[in-house]
Amino acid sequence: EERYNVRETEAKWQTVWEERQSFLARDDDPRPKYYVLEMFPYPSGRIHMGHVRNYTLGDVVARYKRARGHAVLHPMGWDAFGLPAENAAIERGIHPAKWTRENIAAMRTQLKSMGLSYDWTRELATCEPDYYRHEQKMFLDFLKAGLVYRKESWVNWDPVEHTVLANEQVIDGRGWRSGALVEKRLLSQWFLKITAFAEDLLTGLSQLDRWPDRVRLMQENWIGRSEGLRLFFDLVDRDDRIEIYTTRPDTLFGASFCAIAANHPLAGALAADNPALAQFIAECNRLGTSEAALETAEKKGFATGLKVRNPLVDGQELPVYVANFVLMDYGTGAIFGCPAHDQRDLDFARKYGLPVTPVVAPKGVDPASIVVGNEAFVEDGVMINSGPLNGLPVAEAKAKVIDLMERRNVGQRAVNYRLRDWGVSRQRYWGCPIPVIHCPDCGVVPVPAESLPVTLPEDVTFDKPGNPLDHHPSWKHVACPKCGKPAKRETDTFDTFFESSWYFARFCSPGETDRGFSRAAADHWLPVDQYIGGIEHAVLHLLYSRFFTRALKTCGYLNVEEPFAGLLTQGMICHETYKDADGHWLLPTDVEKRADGSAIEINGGRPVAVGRSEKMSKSKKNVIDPAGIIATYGADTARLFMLSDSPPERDLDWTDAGIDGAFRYVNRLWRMVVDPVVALPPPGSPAPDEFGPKARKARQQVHKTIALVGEDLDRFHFNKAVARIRELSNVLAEIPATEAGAGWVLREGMETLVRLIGPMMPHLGEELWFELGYEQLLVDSGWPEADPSLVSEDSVTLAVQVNGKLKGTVEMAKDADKGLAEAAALALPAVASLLAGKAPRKVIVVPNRIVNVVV
Ligand code: ANZ
Ligand code: ZN
Repeated sequence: EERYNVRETEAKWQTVWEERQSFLARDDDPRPKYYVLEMFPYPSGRIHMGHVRNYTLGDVVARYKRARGHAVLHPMGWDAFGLPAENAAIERGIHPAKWTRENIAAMRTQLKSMGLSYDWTRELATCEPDYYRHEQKMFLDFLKAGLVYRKESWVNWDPVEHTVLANEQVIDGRGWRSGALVEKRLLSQWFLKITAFAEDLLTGLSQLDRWPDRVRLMQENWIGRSEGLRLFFDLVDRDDRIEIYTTRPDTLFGASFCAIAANHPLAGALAADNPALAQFIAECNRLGTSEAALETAEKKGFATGLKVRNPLVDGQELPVYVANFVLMDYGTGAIFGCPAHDQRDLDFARKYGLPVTPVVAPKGVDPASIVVGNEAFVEDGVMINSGPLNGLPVAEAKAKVIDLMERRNVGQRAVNYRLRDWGVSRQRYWGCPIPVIHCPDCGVVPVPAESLPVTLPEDVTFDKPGNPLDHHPSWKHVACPKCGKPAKRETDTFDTFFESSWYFARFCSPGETDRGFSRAAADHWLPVDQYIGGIEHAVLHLLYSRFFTRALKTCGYLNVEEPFAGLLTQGMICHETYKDADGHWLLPTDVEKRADGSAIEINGGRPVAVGRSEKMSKSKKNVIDPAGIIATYGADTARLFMLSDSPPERDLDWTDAGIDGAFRYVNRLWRMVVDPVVALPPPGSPAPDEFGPKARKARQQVHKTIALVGEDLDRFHFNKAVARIRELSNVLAEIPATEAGAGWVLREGMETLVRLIGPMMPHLGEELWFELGYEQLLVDSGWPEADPSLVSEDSVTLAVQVNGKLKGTVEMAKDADKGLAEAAALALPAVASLLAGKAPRKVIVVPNRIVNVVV
């Protein structure tokens, strides 16, 4: 029996698409533009299943939009700077450039084997000077526009390796390689003023209605806008005052201390003649200054002996502490503490024996009955113990205090953001050089635009700890562009998020040599209509890109604010985990599953402990290599599986049964078309006058499926689309050969099927389209149109779910009786087999939409 030759067929069509430049995007294409982009990969060397899912999703969107008549831009590139390349250099002596370029070549071949519809003429790699030179120019333009500054800031310092560590290289407070306790050091670093756009980045979120709510919320929290009061506290017996920031001015009557950050100027001044304080400050700095570090650390304070006057409470004096939980770069770096209504303040007060006075009572609770234990009351309530504020709800008390303080000129209403400016300096080799020169006379001098790019030297060594750019014998020594005297290049490179903050714009005109991209091309293609990638980038990458786009607009590069109009965040790929008898992780390929769910080692047959399904990860070895899957089953099978089981946002369980099922379906479709049960009339034959009842019913199904799959794909409900397509193939398989019009309907149905699967299984689609007698490529043949008269009004398709998972659909008359819908759903083979004769626990029918069976 003839079989579908997957490998040959897939390679054949990949070559055809490439030769015909089927996916070339033209700027002058008059059709409506559609820009679809997947987050570009780091060239680690091999693609993993997360990539396969991500790029399959993007490819379905790109091919679908293309079929629907859009001028599609669908590019691919490489996020090619970063630490792993340097580690390879240190560990294996391969130059980062060589390592990176070889990985790119290997991964490009892998991606091509997936049949992805990229315009490869636009490919870019961020580590090449023709890419990064433009971001050096952008940096200088940002500098001119006041969006860049230099500031001392704390870094992780490995005292053994004499090198700065990235946060990811600090494991439990120790250097990942040396194991030495990491210290904090102050270094001058470059910052991008993302806070200049804090309000705009926040309000802009409300327009991003095609982003997941979850991502918008995460960005909102990251930006962290709060409204409150900046307020001066006068020092007692000292001609000075401390400015604090509070979001709870209503609690001033409950204040029992003030605290300033270890790096607050006043703390520094006091430490000058107080060695114990100086030591305490040093201790705080060792602990680190990240919010996460402070959250978990024990609250500690140092009593300065100073006192301040409470500006609202006449005659009240409060002690001043230096405290490790107060951040210097938030608000004003100083607070007042109200222990009864803030947990940190309460912990602190209990430790140092400070008064705890409740000033907010829960509604309807007798104030006399309130005892503060070890938990602060942070909810809404009514003011007590607060003189003129007593009886007011919290919100009114806040407003009243702010008014009062403003009138007395000791405070001011203030808005505050958690968002910090973006520190972009990295003391690393494999990154984009920061284009400035340090001159002993002129200070920091930007590299003149005509001297760009500042390229990385290739002849570097990794034998010494620290930054190879710094050790290079000649690279950093240059003449000052201003005065000509000997000066030094900046040896820091950019954070690699810099490159990914504008690559989507570069794809619009990747050949541009004197600018990052042409304004006209960016105006034409941006924003990206659909961006697809992992939720792990919900904050940093997406926020930096939104900031960068605004900064580029400020500097006249383009005219959009939001880079990504639509966003889809895909779920993870999970797999069971396996451990051998000694508790070591095993690869799935080393394990044989048995029918009863138990498992043994393929080598030696020892029993294997099967663990629950978790995100595929190298550390737990529960990974499946896409290369092997594609070689065995073909790209279309892998793609189909990625789309079938779960909606794209959800996690996906990789199972052998799932991939086998997808493979069988690919082969089944192929057989249906190459070996039809009835002879098909030639393409374009006129419809017969008469259709038998089953044939007519099948035609209705064909046209309904066209309409519904279109809606599914528009909403990225790929798994539903797959279910409908499978359903349609079942219906077509059941048309009796004897039925009037069977051959014609079968051709119509098969043609439709083939066109609908085109975006998902493009090789098979192309092959079958050719089998059906078409010369023109499927990718150039558009999308089928549903005949409205056949998409009957009086019938509806209900999704049938078992425990929330889609198992199929049933056709019902509109507004059919719930009982009928339930019966039809339970009769579905997929449902019946799951029930195995037992009654379901519960059946919920949402009329005209869903039947959910709970088992
Ligand atoms: C007094 C107070 C009483 C506060 C109370 C809270 C509860 P958000 O909402 O995140 O903006 N704070 C201000 N600056 C700080 C800093 N540099 N380091 C650590 N904490 C700081 O938080 C604002 C609140 O966090 C402020 O309101 C301040 O404590 C504290 F019952 O002031 B509050
Ligand atoms: Zn100079």
